[in-house]
Amino acid sequence: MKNYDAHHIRNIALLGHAGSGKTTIAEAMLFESGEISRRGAVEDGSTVSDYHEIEHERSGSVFGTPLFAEWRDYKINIIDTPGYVDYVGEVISALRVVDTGIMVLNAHHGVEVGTETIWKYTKEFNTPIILVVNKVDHDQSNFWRTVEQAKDRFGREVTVVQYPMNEGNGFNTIIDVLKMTAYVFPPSGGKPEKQPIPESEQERAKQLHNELIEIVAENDENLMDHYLEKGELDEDEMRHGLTTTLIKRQIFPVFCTSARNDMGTGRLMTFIDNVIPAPVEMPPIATVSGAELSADPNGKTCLFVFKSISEPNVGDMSFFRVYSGTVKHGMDVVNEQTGVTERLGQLFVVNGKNRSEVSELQAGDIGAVVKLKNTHVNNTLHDKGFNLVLPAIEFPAPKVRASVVSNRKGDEDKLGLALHSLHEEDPTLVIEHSQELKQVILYGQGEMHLQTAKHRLEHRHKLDVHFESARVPFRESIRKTVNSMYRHKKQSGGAGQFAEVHMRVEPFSEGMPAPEGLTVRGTEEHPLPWGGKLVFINSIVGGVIDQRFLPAILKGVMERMHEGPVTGSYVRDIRVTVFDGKMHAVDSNEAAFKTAGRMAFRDAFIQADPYLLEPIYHVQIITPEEQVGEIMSDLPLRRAEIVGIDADGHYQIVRTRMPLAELDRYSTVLRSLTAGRATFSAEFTEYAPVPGNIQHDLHQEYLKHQSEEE
Ligand SMILES: Nc1nc2c(ncn2[C@@H]2O[C@H](COP(=O)(O)OP(=O)(O)O)[C@@H](O)[C@H]2O)c(=O)[nH]1
Ligand SMILES: [Mg+2]
Repeated sequence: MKNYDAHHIRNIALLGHAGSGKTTIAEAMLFESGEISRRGAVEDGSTVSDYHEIEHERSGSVFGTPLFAEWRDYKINIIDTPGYVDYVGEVISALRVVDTGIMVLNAHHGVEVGTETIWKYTKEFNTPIILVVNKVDHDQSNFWRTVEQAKDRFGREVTVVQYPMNEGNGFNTIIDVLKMTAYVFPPSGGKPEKQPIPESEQERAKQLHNELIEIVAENDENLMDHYLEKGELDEDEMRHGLTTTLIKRQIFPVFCTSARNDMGTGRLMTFIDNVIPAPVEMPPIATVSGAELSADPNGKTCLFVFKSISEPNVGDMSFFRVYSGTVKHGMDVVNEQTGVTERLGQLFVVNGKNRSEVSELQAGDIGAVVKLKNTHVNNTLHDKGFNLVLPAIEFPAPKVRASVVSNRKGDEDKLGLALHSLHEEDPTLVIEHSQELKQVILYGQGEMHLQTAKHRLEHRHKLDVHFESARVPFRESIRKTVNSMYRHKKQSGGAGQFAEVHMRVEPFSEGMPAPEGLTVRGTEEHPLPWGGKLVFINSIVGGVIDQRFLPAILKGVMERMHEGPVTGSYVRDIRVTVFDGKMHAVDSNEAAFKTAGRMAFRDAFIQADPYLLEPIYHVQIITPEEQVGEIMSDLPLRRAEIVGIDADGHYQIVRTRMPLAELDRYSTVLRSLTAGRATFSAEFTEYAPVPGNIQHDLHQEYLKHQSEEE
């Protein structure tokens, strides 16, 4: 393969709602450019992009797939992304490394949920966008309605460059108002015949042509004069203005395709070559320390790892974009985050599972290397002595959880490794080995995301697993102050055990007064790893208990703080004051005091009006206006408290506080309430008391388990 420099590289991501035709467009691009000799179809699992087993089963993309096409003198790097919100991590990592997004719209369905959700991310990344209305051959295709919806949602920057002359069955002609040409395709698609625009379309085409020039001329003063002089402009004359306008997101040019019939992608690729920004034309990337790095092939080498895969017939690979310098086979680079020097092995350019070796990759390019041992997604690699870090991809916080359980005993270690590998490949899958809940918890973006992970565990890692609901990390505390006494006494043969402890157990709050009527001789504050505090006060007078037994009493209390008497959850925000007791010269020892401390604490706790706390999340739901009613009337069923509602264009943002126990099911609930049109995000805020009836049930359940275990 040729070496491409930063002027001849284009980096794009195919974006859009599931089913709009991204993968089919990618396939047509690869076919048109001669990368493949036969065009596969999503339905038969024969496309280059959807090569994973799970994508064949589902007939749709699950992973972002790096591809490339050589078109004329340019190399177009393409990342084909999945459309469901559950896989948004793939979209985000793609947006981080490409220069332009190709937002694919379905001519039949118009602007969809996925379109809008992904649009928000392109705004955050400030990505230049081309809109492609695909499926214009569909018998219910409605190109102009789709364009109207796009204008309505994304603004007047949406500007038609192409439209289908005869959409629906029998579609074969695209009118291009930039080239002012009609492209007429043979029935099998491929290379069109260029014809003059038919008389009947002249007026409309002219008008659209003028609209296009006007929007571009706003960014290019000379252009308007030039146009007025000459009476027309071609793509080359408009190129500079178009590119600048695209970069500023002041134009979202609209193209149309029938990808399944291989119509329109050739012209789209020519526009990509001609007009969309080359890596050198994009603003330089800012490093974490605020320095700027531009795509200079002779600069110091710097690359950023945005993806890693591990597939049996593909291998373990890390994908990267070169941000500066030239990457060569055998080169030593420093991983800024791990501090390790890595030697780069063979370099590849990749089309799905097909890879070809290359000797070097220049600034601006995207490629892969056999997975480096100590390098992960989000790491920056660079020449020695060139210390810099590129900003990490910020992945969204998880929204759903499940506990993963192996069905085969002895597979636990294997499961641990497999889960780790899932996270390496997809950082939006988060794993927690929870000591507290005694579960392995898998977190993800939605139900489908977790199911995909399960499929990967079963098929890729050959494990046999099932999901259980993840437990809720409750906390326990008390409302009242109680004094208690416990005498631990045992006489068995020779030496016995004796300890007596009197303590006061109180709810702790910052700044509370000293225990009433007791002399404080020493105070220890123990911040608890699970939140809150234990304050332990020594108020022993007259040496009734030896000082050396106090740590043993504290230990006993702490044991019970680990396993609260209500549900076995962690206890928080307690003050314990030991104020009296008895010891025995021979029979008293630390073990005896530990037991007495534990029991005295338990007895007091149970009488101190104990209560249960549960984690509360701040949940933000983004929904189309029409569905806000259903969402609002469902929320009380989830014990959710509505905090506020704001409007955002055609959307409403509903802000609520929802208990974690309810949140676990919410992704499914919301999908079925709104046919997938609403999305939500969730963030932990605080612990709040659980309603009495629920606490009662949980307590009964806990007691049942306790007696079963005994
Ligand atoms: N009629 C028609 N169907 C298409 C076209 N492009 C894709 N499809 C079909 O639409 C479905 C979804 O396509 P796919 O490429 O998987 O969409 P993606 O989810 O956006 O990647 C598949 O059944 C395709 O065969 C098109 O231009 N016209
Ligand atoms: Mg796809």
